[in-house]
Amino acid sequence: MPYHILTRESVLEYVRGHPLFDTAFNPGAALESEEIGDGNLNLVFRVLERGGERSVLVKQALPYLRVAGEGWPLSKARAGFEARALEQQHRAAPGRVPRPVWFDEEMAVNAMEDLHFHTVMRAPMVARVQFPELGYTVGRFLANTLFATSDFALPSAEKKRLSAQFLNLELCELSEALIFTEPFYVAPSRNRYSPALELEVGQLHRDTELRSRVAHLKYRFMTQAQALLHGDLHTGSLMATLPDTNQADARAQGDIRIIDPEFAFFGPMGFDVGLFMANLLLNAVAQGGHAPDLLERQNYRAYLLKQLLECWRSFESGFLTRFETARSPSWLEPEFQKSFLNSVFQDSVGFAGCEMIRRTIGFAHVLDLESIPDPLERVKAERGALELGRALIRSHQKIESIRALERILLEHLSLEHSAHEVSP
Ligand code: ADP
Ligand code: SR1
Ligand code: MG
Repeated sequence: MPYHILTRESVLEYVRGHPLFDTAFNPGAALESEEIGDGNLNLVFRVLERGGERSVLVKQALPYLRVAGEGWPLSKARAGFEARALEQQHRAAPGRVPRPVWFDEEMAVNAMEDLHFHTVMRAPMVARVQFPELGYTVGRFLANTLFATSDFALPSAEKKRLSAQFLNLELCELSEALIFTEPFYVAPSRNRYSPALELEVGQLHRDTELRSRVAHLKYRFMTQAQALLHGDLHTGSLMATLPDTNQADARAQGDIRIIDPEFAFFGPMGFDVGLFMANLLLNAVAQGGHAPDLLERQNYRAYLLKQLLECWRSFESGFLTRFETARSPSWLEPEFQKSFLNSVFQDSVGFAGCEMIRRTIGFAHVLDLESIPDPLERVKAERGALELGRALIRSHQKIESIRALERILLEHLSLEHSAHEVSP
């Protein structure tokens, strides 16, 4: 079927006419649809059986950026990168991503498992809902997917062939510009920020030491083809069943899924870890403007810090376990393993700093900060995000342990040494 932009009505005809219709729905089922897209890039429809249980999620790439319109063209090829990444992640971490149903290249459509019972995590996290398994689950997902697509797991030629399928040129260029360049230079840029931050932004733009550290991180982002990354692992790319739902159903037990891998490419592993860490920290600083009660605020910050530490710990231990299965004796060298994981850790800290800064003064912001009702509190939280982001970038090349990171975070979040600390 030649490409055309789907609507709530035409998506029904499209799904009914697809050769895999019968695998997804009961024969002859009457269908209905809703448009549920809330991301920056694509159209997303839920197609479900009227009165029945079965449904499918239909995600279509537009030839432009959804939030900006036709004035910001973007290739539909991103649907193919999402399809191939979803397939790899589904294989390496089954049950952690929506099950792929079909990919239609001509229509730039990914049909996948509809996570009907799940909610995107960012908004509940702004409201301080706790997901006790969050850090552990994301850490394990990353250990599984990153190891499985690295030179440690794949024969050399296979890894190179696989990485050639992920020349995600357009979206990589977008990340390079939006994360590593524009927020740190005066012009040209698509930056947006409150006029009250003019002073801090000016300081940042004059900080040549910081800019050279960011240049180092950007270069690593562009050149370190270590593994197939998710590429956009923020809390809007995580869905979960709310832990307090009353459904007596396995689906209601805080199940966490990772969605939306269209930015996938072969890059430095620390980029995925760092983006996740940064989005926890953006929430933590934003809580200053959301939780008026000090105890409640600090409790949630301690919870977020615990998730961040657990993410790193479960990534590291999962990765070390997988190292035992590595293909070459070179990768079994304990000193190599240690220094490799240390470099991933340092990258994660630096990338986290860049993400915090770009989500505060760059083009794409986060609900956590944007939804702070009091403008003065919002600017205060934004300053906190910039300060912490700078501290992470400045320290990343010398930081040696998760303990040292914890100390920086305890200080910036005004947290006491807490019971949530993860033992060494
Ligand atoms: P974009 O690429 O535009 O950011 P996303 O993949 O983030 O699109 O999807 C946009 C929204 O659609 C998500 O925030 C979520 O609400 C919903 N969504 C995406 N994938 C699924 C899914 N598999 N099941 C249920 N809802 C989904
Ligand atoms: C122009 S796209 C802006 C952002 O949305 C995506 O989710 C990525 O984070 C990208 O940087
Ligand atoms: Mg998205």
